Amino acid sequence: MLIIGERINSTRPQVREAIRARNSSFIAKEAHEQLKSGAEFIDINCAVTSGDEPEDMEWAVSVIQGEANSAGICIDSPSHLAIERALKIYKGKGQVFINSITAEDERIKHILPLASRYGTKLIALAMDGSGMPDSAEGRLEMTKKILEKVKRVGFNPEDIYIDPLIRPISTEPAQAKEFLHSIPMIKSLGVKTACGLSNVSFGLPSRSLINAVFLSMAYQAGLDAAILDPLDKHVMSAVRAAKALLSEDDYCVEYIKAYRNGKLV
Ligand code: THG
Repeated sequence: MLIIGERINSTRPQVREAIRARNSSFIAKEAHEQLKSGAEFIDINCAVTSGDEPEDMEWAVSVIQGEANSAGICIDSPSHLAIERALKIYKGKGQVFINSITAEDERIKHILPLASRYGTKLIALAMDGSGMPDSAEGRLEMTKKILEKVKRVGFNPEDIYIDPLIRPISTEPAQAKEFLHSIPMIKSLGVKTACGLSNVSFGLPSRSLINAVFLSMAYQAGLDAAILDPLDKHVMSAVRAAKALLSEDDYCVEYIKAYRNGKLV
């Protein structure tokens, strides 16, 4: 499973302020710490600053690639203008995700050509203008709708990561189960899956416990990528344990190494 670090997100007040003040050492440190903790990709979201999103995005990408040239990036924006600026400035050696499109024509029309031109992977939210599906079947139907549109322009379905969208169990108790059921159904269409993890625990105490257990369930269900806080020791311990348990870590070498480096709970 690919780990995408969520922390450089302008919904966090400290990040918002750092972007506004062009505090490159703060952003570089956030990137560095996430990579050191096991993230392979850095999600970058500049959507809720008071400034100019494309300008902010270009700055953030340049700071992050200056800090870690080999890190992959995950350009988290609904704006094709911001996404294009990020793609133009990125010269790193990592892979690139565009996060995200939906089944809506407007976003597909502008963003899909960028994904093709720059050879990126693409996260697609299983929703359209009418909202999010409630059931696993609804998520599958939404995936089919997205795939139809994406295949029409010749984009490789293997580069699509469908996000079945996780919702808080505190207010929608059945949603985690529907999400988990949808993963193998969606993957049977030949695409991969991704999600933002922490929404599942919104409104509950001991959030990292819920996040860690849910992550291990999603891992077993076949989730291919997760956007999460790599500095959360419970969650990253669950990732390492799940890898060992699902034979993705021969002789538990990585698990034992993580233990020796003090990275396990
Ligand atoms: N799917 C996809 N992309 C996404 C999401 C998703 N991008 C954004 C988001 N969801 C995932 N990223 C974050 C980034 C930061 C936080 C949560 C999710 C975060 N949350 C704390 C909270 O919820 O209380 C705030 C704590 C703080 O302020 O530091 O920080 O689902 N494709």
